Amino acid sequence: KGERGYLDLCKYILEYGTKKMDRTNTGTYSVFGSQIRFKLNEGFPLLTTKKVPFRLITSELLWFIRGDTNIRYLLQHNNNIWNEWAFKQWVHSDAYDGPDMTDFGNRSQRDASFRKQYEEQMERFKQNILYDDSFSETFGNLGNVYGKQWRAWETSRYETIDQLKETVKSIRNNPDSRRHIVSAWNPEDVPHMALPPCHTLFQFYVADGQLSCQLYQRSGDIFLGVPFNIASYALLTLLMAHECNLEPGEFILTLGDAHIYTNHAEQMKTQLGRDPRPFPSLEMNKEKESMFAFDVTDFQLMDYHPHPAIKAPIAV
Ligand code: UFP
Repeated sequence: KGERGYLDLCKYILEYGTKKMDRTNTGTYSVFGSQIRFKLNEGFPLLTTKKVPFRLITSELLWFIRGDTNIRYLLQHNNNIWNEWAFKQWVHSDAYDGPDMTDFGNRSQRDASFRKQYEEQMERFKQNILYDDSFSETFGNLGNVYGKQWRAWETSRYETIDQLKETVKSIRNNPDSRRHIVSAWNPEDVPHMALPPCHTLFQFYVADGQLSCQLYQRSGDIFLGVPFNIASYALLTLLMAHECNLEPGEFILTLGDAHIYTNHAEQMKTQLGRDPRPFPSLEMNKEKESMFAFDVTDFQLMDYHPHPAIKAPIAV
């Protein structure tokens, strides 16, 4: 019930996780293959043992649903969660003329004077993305990320597939189908992506007038990423249910490599020492019939009383 499933998994990984090196050279405690379930009629699964910024989740999800892959829309909504990935493309390109930004993620944690340089360059980057169209087209675009694969998957016949709309159709017309699937994992694109999709594939399921969703997440940063991912897919499930005239059922998160970065362990223990509170509830503007017409202002989070946020460095 509530976020117990999440907290139990965190405890389990800290206790039994294998110490494992990773791409970012940070180091993790890791477990392979686990599952957390949330009943969506028992409240909206936004963690209460630390504050999770809901507004970032809504603008990111609406960005995916729009089929947008350029971080400009996110910056316009004051959402900075994808900046590092785009920034990385810029500082590794010939167009970049500032101080060396190699390994900026780790270095800015350790070195205060480097951090200042990094923040200056990041600010310059953001201004360019927001106000310079050609810069934004070149460096703001993250390539074939979620929005692209969900809404305009490219085929070998030079056509595109709108997986999201096809799935809406199949849920409406053939609810018992076992093929309500959206895949973000495109093997052809993976080698060219800044970040190959973490949320690899999701499937919907209809029973007793309820719509459930299961996500297979290949890689989960349990402290920073997963609380976002849970809320984001819960929100997607609510929107799909609304679109298909169904009640929301369960959201099920299935994780491949579930890991806690070693430099998040202390923060994780702080969080585990807190008592969970009831989940908030979410009100959506039901006057909008289509999920494709929703705006960030169409969501109202009610009764969210979390413990304070906990800061931790992101591994890039
Ligand atoms: N990560 C998440 N959720 C996300 C996302 C990234 O947990 O939605 F975009 C984390 C997982 C991992 C890192 O720690 O980002 C991606 O690294 P890799 O591609 O090496 O798995």
